[in-house]
Order: sequence, then structure tokens, then C-alpha cells
Amino acid sequence: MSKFSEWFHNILEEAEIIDTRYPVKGMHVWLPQGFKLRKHTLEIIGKVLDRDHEEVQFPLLIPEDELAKEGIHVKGFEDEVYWVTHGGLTKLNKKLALRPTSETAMYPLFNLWVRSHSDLPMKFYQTVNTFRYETRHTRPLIRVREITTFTEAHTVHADKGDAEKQVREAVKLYKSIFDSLAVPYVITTRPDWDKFPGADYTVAFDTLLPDGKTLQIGTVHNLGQTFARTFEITYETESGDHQYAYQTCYGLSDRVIASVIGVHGDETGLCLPPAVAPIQVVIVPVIFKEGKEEVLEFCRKTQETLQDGGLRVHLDDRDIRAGKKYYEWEMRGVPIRIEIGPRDIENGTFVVVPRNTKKKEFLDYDLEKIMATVQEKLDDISKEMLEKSWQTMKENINTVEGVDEAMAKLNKDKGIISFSWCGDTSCGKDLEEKLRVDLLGVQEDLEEEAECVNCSAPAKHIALLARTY
Ligand code: 5CA
Ligand code: ZN
Repeated sequence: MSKFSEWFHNILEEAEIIDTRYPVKGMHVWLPQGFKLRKHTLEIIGKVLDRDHEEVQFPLLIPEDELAKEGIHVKGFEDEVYWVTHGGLTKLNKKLALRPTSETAMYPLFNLWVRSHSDLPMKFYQTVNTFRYETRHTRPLIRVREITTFTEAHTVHADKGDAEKQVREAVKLYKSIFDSLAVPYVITTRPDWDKFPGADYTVAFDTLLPDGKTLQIGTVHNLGQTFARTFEITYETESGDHQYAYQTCYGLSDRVIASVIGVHGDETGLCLPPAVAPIQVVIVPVIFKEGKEEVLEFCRKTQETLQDGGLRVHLDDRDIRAGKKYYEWEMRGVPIRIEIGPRDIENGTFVVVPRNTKKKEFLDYDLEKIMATVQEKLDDISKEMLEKSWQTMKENINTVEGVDEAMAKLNKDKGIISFSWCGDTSCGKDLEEKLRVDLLGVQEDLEEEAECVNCSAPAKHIALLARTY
């Protein structure tokens, strides 16, 4: 898939995920199919976070003085903020920002909520739209100006160790979310020049898209005490003195859905993991003039049984060519197609075609067992999709010994480059410039002795770099 961008744009339209014709740049419309895909993705995210986070919802507008309070943070976002300046014809005394993210919306309230050590930890999340006036090339779901599906978690802790533990915990939660979506990832600690504005450090998830470029699909930030000091978030300790709290935050966006589409899709179109597919099973009756009603009745009963079992099933009884139906549902990424014709009914069989392999399988039909049979097939598909996407990812991570080799690899195989790095900022930035890449970050610290591939100083880390979205 050389022209991934074009493929991506086309499939969003053809599969009716997003309408990109809304007349504001970087802002798009979720169509019914896309909305369902988004809903099921959010169900997975919610299920993971709901275990020990409370869901809340804060206002969209942030007063200028609150946004401006944290100096480094506001500096990081100043080019990207949309402002509300008027109420009707009246100029507002205090400008209001459309949230680019919600630290400065939430933390003035955290100041009021956090009282005593017994209030901690606090863990909240919200799924809202956020606004960023992105100046780089916008792309639906990938770089938008209205992020419609921003799931941001914010936690408050009594001590540094707890906040650090929360960062590791959040990484674990995100792993389980991406595993459910069969989206593979690399995890790195971002270099200092690329961390979240106001964070002590940022841990990021990146996936690899078919054109060899990576996409940041989630980030976990350790905020230390920076915001707690700015917003006076303090708590009373057991011994009665007052301490600044420690905080973390972590977020996901529409990019999670972009990665599901991008990672699994192929020439035929979407290929959706069963967990989030708007339709998990489509039944296509194979109809001849004779016995039409019997076949349809049989298909309806099959649909009902599968629906009772909790599956999302569509019966396509339109009066059009079967081939046209097959094409359409494959393009839309429905994980399983079932075909049932008069001969199947006679023989007690049916046909299953998994979207990921497109290989026809003839199975025994038994209404009592059909639910289990189909569920098993769906589970197989989920497993196969997970294995395949991880394999592709791993095949596209290349270890290099030198800068020239990195350049050659990037030009030929694309993908992610793994290398030994000294950790020095000027060396890292030099490497980014030479190779026209982004240094994703540090994957792990080096145990053995090695030289930095760029400057030959002693290497401290294994780091990753790639061309990125
Ligand atoms: N407050 C923190 C944690 S929620 C925060 O805003 N982090 S962030 O800036 O890194 O954004 C969280 C995630 O949103 C990023 O990892 C990235 O995957 C996604 N994201 C950022 N900007 C955009 C954008 N313009 N369009 C789509 N997704 C975006
Ligand atoms: Zn170096």
C-alpha cells in the first residue's frame, strides 16, 4: 500500500465513516457507520478506565487567566488555542479558550476537591471534544482541529512514588486497550524536547501505518508537582502539615480509531476487529427462484439466534447480485460473512467467509450450536488479526549500527529504526535533522557497552526513530 494517505481518505468516504466536506478545516462529521465504530471503541476504553477511574465532564470553555497560570503549559499551546471573545455583540471582559486539553479546566477544581491525604488518590476521566488550531497538514482522525473523541484521565497522588506507579499502571491499561483492538505499538519515553508542555516526562505509544510512518496513538504524562504548585493543589498529611500533590494525566483520541482502520485495512477496504465492528456478522441468503421463502426464513432464524447470543448481525436480503453484496461488506470490513442457500439447508451446512483471510469455509449447521461456532470463528479472527499486525510491526523495526545504514533503511524499508543513543539533546536533534525523522524516544536503557550511532560517545539507551505523522 504505497499511497496510504489516499487509501485512508477514500475508505473513510466509501465505508461511510466520516464526511470530510464540513466547511471548517480540520473538523469533520461522524457518519452512522463511523459513529458505531467510535462507540464500540469507546466502550472498550470505558470498560478499562471504569475499573478504577470516575467519569466526569468539565466545561468546554476555560477562562484566559486559568489557562495562562501554568507558564510552560500555556507556552506549549499558545499557537493552538481558539478563543471566544464575544457574547453576542458584547466583548467579553475575560476571553474564554476552547479547551485544547483540560488541565487548566480541571485543576482549579482539584484545588477545592483535594483536602486530606485520605482523599487521595483521585482518578478521573472524561471523553470530550477538544480544539487545537493545528498548523501542520490536517488529516481526518489523525490530525484534526476538533478532536471529537478525546479521552483524558487525570490523577492526583500523595507522593512521587504513587504518581510513578500510576504512570506504569496507565501504560498497562493502554496496552490492554490496544491489544483488544489488535493494534500493535512501541512504547518509548519521549525525549525532553518532545514531552507534553508542563510534564516531567512523557511515555508514548506509537503504531506503524502501512506507508512506514508511525502515528502517536496515546500518551501518559508524569506531571510531577508542576501543576499542583501552580494551582495550589495541596493536602493535609497525617501529621497535619500541608503538601503539594503529585499528578499524572494520559490521553487517547480519534487516532485510536484511525489506527484500527489503518493497521488492518487492505486493498479490499476496511478489515475491522470483531470487538469494534459495527456489524460483526452479515448473512447473505443465496437465493434462486425456487425455495426463496424457505431460505429467507432459515436466514432470519439464524440471525435471531446470533443476535440473542449478543452479536451484531445484519441480514442482507436486498434484491441485488450476491457478488455486489460480498464486495460491499468486505469493503466495510465486516469480520464474518455467512452464506446460506437451498443446498446448504438440504445438506445441513453453511458457508463462512472470514474477512481477514477471505477463505471460504464449509461448516456443519446446527441451530443449537451456531452461536458457539460463530463466536469461535470471531475469536479466531481476533487472534489472527492481533498476531498478523504484531508480526508486521516487528518485521518493520530494524536495528542499525550507523547513520548511513539508518538512512538506507529509512529510504528502502521505511519503518522504525532501533539504535544505541547517548541521550544527549544536541546529538538527538542533529540525528533528527540529518535523517529527516523524529526521535520517538528511549525504549530501554542499555546494559552492555556500546557507542552512540551518531556521535560515538558512550551510548546509554536503546532509542527508536521513524518518519512520523
Ligand atoms: N492532557 C494530556 C493527556 S490527555 C494531553 O493533552 N496529551 S496529548 O497532547 O499528548 O494528547 C493526547 C493524545 O491525543 C496524543 O497522544 C495524540 O494521540 C492525540 N492527539 C493530539 N493532537 C491531536 C490532533 N490534532 N488530532 C488527533 N489526535 C491528536
Ligand atoms: Zn550521541
